[in-house]
Amino acid sequence: MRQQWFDEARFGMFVHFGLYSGAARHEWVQNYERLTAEEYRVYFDHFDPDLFDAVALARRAKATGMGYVVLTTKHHDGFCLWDSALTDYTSVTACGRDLVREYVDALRAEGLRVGLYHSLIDWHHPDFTVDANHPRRDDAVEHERNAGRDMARYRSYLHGQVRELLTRYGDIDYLFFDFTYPEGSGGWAGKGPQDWDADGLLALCRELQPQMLVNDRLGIAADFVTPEQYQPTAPIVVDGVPQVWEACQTINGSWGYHRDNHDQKSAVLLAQMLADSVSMDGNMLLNIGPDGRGSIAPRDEAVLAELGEWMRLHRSAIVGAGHAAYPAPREGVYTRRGDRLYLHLFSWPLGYVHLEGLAGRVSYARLLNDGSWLKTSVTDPEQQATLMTPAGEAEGTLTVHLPVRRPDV
Ligand code: FHN
Repeated sequence: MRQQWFDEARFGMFVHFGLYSGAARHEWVQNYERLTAEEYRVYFDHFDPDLFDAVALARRAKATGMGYVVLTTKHHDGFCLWDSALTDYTSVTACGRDLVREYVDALRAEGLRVGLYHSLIDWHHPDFTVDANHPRRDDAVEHERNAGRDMARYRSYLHGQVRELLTRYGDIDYLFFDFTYPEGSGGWAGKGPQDWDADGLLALCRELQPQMLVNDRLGIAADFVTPEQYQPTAPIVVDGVPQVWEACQTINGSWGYHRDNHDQKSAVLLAQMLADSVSMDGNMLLNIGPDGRGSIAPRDEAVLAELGEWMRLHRSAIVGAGHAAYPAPREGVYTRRGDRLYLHLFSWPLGYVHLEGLAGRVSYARLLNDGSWLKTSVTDPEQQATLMTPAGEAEGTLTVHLPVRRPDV
């Protein structure tokens, strides 16, 4: 299934928030540090997201030019950000707040599409069988790891919670399941589609929210594929069928808030990654990890504000745009919306830029210091050129978007 809103939005916000945010050192902290349930409980007991402001979050996403937001309803630690009837391991029990309710209301007030993330993995549930990714995988007594655990009971819990999310919060536009891993390490079993009853879960989604887009991480085909922390090198085509895809990227290398992470991506790099995705008919889902109090880190706010200014200037080259069948110059990418071609230059041209495909008009051009173009074959001063079909018919116009300025040499 395709949804026009998704194909047009091109740009969304991913939000990883939960108990791990208070640990401030990775959303897998319980796993990486082999924390026992008792050791990890301290983050539940102290969970107080007094600065979690869903309205401000929605407005920040909108100001950054994003068309949708995706919030972790439950991550692998099993902690639920909504008022689930199936467990007391929730934000309502911990701090009296249904954060999913606050989130969906705020998004709709800003006219944004509602996305939910839901972990298939659950290290808190007593029936989720211990596997290669489980915090308890190193327990000394192997047979006790799974003593009494019944994956069928966990499946029932999983389906029940998905039903809660898809029946209590109105229309949901997008669901990001996470994740299936059939191959275990060290001989350990992983979790395949059969462990989730993936077909049954997808059928439940179709029954309850027929318009909702579902990702590929149930381990079966659904509506879109999800390259993670890398950029495809071409439009994704499987068996001759162009795929709807969305690259999920962190703003700084971490999904959950990580106090000591300083691998911050610049707004220029993120704009280039976004243009790169759109040039291949893809979306970009950019993640932020609010801290334990629910506040967006100032360093993330600053990057999002700069990215929002770039989107204010170049929105027309991103929203509703997609792949252009012209070979782009080596310094950048093309995106195309209707009959308008946009050139995104990621680096200053080494010399004349060969704008291939603009037959008969702009074929070579030189970018001057003031951002204007010295064209060898067309004199249109407004940085416009006519797109020509191979047969020589005018096909549209080229607008050059210069997201970078020449470094002062
Ligand atoms: O293990 C998770 C990880 O913590 C994060 O949520 C990412 C986001 O796409 N998904 C899994 C790793 O692929």
